[in-house]
Amino acid sequence: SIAQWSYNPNAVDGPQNWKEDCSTGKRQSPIDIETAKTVMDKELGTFTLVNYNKTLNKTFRATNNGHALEMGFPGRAYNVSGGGLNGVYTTVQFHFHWGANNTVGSEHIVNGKEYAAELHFVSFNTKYANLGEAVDKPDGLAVLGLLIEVGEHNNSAFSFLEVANKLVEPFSIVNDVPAFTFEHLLPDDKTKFFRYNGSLTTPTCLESVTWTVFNDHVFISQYQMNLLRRLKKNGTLAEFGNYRPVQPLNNRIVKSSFP
Ligand code: 1SD
Ligand code: ZN
Repeated sequence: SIAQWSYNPNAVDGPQNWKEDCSTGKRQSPIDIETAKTVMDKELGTFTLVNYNKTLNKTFRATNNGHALEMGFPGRAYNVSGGGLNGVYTTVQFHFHWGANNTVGSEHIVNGKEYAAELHFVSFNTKYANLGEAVDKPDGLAVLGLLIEVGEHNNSAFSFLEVANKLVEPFSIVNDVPAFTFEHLLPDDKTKFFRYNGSLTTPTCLESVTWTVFNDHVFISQYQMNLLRRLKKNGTLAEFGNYRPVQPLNNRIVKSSFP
């Protein structure tokens, strides 16, 4: 059974009381990326993102899964490799984390600075049969994380966020979102990123994620940000946001792909 959990810092089911690996783990996520302590690794090459530059003839499934807005992709159309990853990972979904206002909402923070939102592209290692097999393996998942800021210019790449109007109620689903091109959601410069070994940021916080956090940020409009904030579970998800506080680095090293 899946235990109840929330982002309410004062609740018995809040982040301080999440169980399992969330409380016992030693490679938890997210973290504060202290750039002065990162170690450059020349072996972190460029990513190969298969079909991220195409608008395929398919539809995506959008859900309010009770803790985020998630876009799911059927089949195995999108692959991620390179970038220092060992093997080929296939993308199953992306989702957003956000806050109650623009000063909070990202999960990863950089030199103590929080951003308004964060987007996670979740892919599993194709050496495993499926997401379920991969999710508890140390090299099971690769997540590409993008830090999002709210800017004046409307980023039309994110216009699919209109679907949030149909996802206000928890566990609602829209099955027929026309496919769009992922590349326009990513920063222009995909060669500059941070890399570390961590975990899922939601219970049960399994320690299976090779994390990438891009150095360059992405902008959405205030209107698009507000669409996310309307999603509800018990009250709106914006009340406490849906971002986990940063976790101890312990003895980990955060690598960077650039000087
Ligand atoms: O929060 C998501 C969770 O919804 C699920 O997608 C999981 C993968 O099974 O990933 C976490 S996260 O670590 O990407 N935030
Ligand atoms: Zn996430």
